[in-house]
Amino acid sequence: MPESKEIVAALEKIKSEYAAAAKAAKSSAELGDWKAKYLGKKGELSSVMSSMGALGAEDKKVVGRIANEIKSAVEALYEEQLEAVHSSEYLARLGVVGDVTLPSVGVPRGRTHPLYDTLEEISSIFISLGFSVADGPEIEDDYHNFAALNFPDAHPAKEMQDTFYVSSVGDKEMLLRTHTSPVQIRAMKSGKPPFKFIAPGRVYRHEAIDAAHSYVFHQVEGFCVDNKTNLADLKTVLEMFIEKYFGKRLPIRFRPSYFPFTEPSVEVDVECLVCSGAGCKACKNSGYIELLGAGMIHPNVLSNCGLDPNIWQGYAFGIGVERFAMQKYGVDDMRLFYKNEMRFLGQF
Ligand code: FA5
Repeated sequence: MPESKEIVAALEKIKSEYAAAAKAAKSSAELGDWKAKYLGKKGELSSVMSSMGALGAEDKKVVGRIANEIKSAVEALYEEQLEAVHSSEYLARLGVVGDVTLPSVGVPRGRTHPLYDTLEEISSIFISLGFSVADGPEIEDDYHNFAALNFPDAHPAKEMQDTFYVSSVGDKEMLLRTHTSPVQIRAMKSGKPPFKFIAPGRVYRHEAIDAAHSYVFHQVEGFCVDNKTNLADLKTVLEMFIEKYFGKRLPIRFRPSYFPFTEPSVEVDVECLVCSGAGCKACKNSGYIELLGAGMIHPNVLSNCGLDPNIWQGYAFGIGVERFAMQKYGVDDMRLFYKNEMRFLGQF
């Protein structure tokens, strides 16, 4: 018959070994063997405990307490190890390797596109200068995009090689608007002067693409009509806008130009910020980049919309949004904005 000393020694041996043996069990099968060894009916604890029957009442109490403590600890460790083994087996089934408790490397956060930001920035400057914001359809008819804007019927911009035509609706020839200027016509036809608004949006042209030209791009139309506006107001508004947008005064060129819907007409260039005037791809080595077209609204456009040009006058402008973004961010090729290349877009 084993004495209480021997039983306690056997329990101490179990106590000193079970934890390391559990840690060594790396699979459910190995942990099952470990459980059988320590907690099974024929396991070490059961056989030690069954040998306690012959002990005296006092010894049984003391040894029984030690045995129960060890048994509880072994059972608790079993539950803990079972969870760890199950989760590592689950991750292995999913093909996950490594320490899943490490902090993640981080998922890149989404953000607005730099062209959208530029549109917003341009709009907010004009809003601060007292302009409201108007909108117009991207699928237009010939009347709003061309005829009402004083384009003669045979104007080259109306050719198929310059304009994307879509299916006609009734007798109306429909097209993708080639500029934001048709919003001028829609505003004058549906409202009463004075007007002072911008119209930001997307426009389409059937043309060859290069570093400074795209077939889909963005413009911000500006339109101001009242009974006293003159060319000096237009120049002042544009100079203030350009200074606010770039955060400094830049060398600006107002070049005489021609648009059927303005008279006089100008094109506005700034010294190229990508190359500081030295010449580069963005400015086609000219040192200047054309950012917008503008002018005083042609009397024919006013009268086409029912306004008396002897009473009403005004100015209009059309800003190339991509060109402004290129200048601000030093981007020498417009096509980069459309590639959705994360390394490029992540810089802004
Ligand atoms: C027009 O579109 C006129 N509607 C602008 C206007 C409005 C003049 C009101 C007078 C009064 P233009 O074709 O020049 O003009 O285009 C205006 C600006 O859009 C250009 O200065 C340029 O910055 C930009 N732009 C023109 N073509 C492209 C293109 N293919 N890709 C990217 N930007 C372009």
